[in-house]
Amino acid sequence: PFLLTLLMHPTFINGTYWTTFIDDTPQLFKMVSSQNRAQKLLHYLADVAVNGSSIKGQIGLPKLTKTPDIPNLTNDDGSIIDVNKLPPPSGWRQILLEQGPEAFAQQVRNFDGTLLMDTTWRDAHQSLLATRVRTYDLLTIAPTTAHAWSGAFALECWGGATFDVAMRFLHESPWDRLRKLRKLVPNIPFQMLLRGANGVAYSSLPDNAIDHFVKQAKENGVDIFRVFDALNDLEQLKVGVDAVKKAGGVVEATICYSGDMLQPGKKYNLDYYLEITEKIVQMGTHILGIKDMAGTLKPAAAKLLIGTLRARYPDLPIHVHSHDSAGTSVASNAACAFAGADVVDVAINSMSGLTSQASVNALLASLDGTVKTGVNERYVRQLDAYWAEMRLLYSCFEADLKGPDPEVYEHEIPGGQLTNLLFQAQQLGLGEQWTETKRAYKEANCLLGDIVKVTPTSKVVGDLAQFMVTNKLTSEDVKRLANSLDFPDSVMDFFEGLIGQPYGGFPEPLRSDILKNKRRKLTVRPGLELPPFDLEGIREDLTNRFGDNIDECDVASYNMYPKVYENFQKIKETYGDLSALPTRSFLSPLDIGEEIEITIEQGKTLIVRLQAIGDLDKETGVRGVYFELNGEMRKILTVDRS
Ligand code: BTN
Ligand code: 3PY
Ligand code: ZN
Repeated sequence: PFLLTLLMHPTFINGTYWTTFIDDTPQLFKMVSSQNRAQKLLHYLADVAVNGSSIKGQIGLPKLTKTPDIPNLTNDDGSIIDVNKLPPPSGWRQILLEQGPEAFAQQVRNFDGTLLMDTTWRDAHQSLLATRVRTYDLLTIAPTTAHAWSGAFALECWGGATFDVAMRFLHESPWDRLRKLRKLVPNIPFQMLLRGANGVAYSSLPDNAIDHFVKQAKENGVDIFRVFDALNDLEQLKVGVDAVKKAGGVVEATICYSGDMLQPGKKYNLDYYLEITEKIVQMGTHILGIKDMAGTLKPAAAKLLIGTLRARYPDLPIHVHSHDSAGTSVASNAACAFAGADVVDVAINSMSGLTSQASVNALLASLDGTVKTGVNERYVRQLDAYWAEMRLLYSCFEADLKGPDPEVYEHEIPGGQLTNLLFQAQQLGLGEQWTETKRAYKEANCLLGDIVKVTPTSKVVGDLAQFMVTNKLTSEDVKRLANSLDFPDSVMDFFEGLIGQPYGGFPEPLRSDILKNKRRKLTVRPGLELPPFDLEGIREDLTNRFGDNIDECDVASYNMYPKVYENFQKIKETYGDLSALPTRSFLSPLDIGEEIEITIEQGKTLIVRLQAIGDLDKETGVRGVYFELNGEMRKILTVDRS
């Protein structure tokens, strides 16, 4: 009642409280403010109205200026399916929940055909849109997706870079995303990407932090865990695999496929893959993953690799992931399907191709009914209308690649990193810079001993490449000056052994020259040297700092990214739950007179209209921004940073 009285107070309603009220009664304001989510969101909208959005990596404004439509799915007779009333058809998740991981894996293996995983909610936007797709837009389409993809093996929707980016750049909780999607999609398994002993971070954490993280992921909605190690270091991989086993998830222990194994003289050839597969099988996995992160798995290699594994391990489900960077992913996926792969990865059409996954409808058309997939061709085509609009809504994060790049066979840059490096080269304004970067990337990889390149080792190669370009260093220069150059941290970490042990060992004498007196040489996996985290203590500390709502997921977020998490909490304190904002208003100023709806919880909707932006007060540098909030005027004082 006190709060209500306060909120109904005329000074509050007409907005003039901003001038004296806050200063006179800071405690009251703090209390009111912490409970006034609407007010906080208005602050964000006011800031964007005055200063524009400050989302990292955003260039310009979304091309889509209308509210995205939710497409209809239709039955064979053309009638519309009411996805909000009709529960989604039961899917592979029911089999998993009823029968458990082993039986699930067995049934996947026994499926007469090749199942599909849709990567649209994770890798596709990580590879094309800098991982910037927000929870808001996933939730909007989730009920339709649960129907459209009901026959899918899984939706990849979590992990990889999405965890970091959600908190760091989108200012939203990855856990919240997972829980909310889970509610709307009860029928399709959710898959995540786990970087082995690194969890979803860029370097090793203590084993107990990985166990703890995976337990929360499982409890909050992840079913299948694709676990990989960027160097195919099996010691490192095992940390993740064991964590998933303990948590009761489906284990998809994964081999990272590197380069084109059919090229003569390649370090990573068929024998190499057969050797590590055998070790992974010994380790125990429900499914074998093969992860072609750069898109260099050509159809002929796919046929040989999958065909050989299929014959050797007749009971082992095989799941292949590739990228379309060189334009061959549809053909490679088809080759995998014909060679006996149990699952392959695709993305919805408008989010496919280039550095993303193969288009689902292109694959279905290529298979032309000769291989069963369990996916309804019409539904996914209808669903795509939404993603065509999303591509415009997120246009300000496009890397703007134009077509396939066969050069990927030379530089082997993973899909997600390619767009990032291209963007950075473009920022430097030179087309030449990009050519230089790609060439240097290849050279850096050679210097590092031809390593498997995917997060986080791809960052090591990329950092070294940029270092060489910036400082105009040749490979010979790097070798000659190794002990005097000031290498990027990631390069030092790699040579120390903090990212694991590369196949064939570290290049010498380069390693010794670079590390000289600066770092030690680890010979065991880094996690063995890290003391366990005091999880109880961390939880207590976070509760003291951020309040009673702290849960185990917060602890897990903090463990992965302490600084990012702290900053996320601060932004939440200032602006409230930004994930509630429609994306266009998150990324671009409202027009004067524009009205938006914001649902802050079920049944609680705010109607916000931007009325006017006041003149600049030259002394304070502040402007009043005037809103109508559910019919009442609100004035928000906002610093103009221009
Ligand atoms: C990051 O911090 O995530 C990297 C910088 C931002 C990447 C930008 S966003 C726009 C462009 N499109 C991409 O795919 N990458 C860059
Ligand atoms: C990640 O680790 O984020 C990846 O997508 C690796 O391919
Ligand atoms: Zn990928």
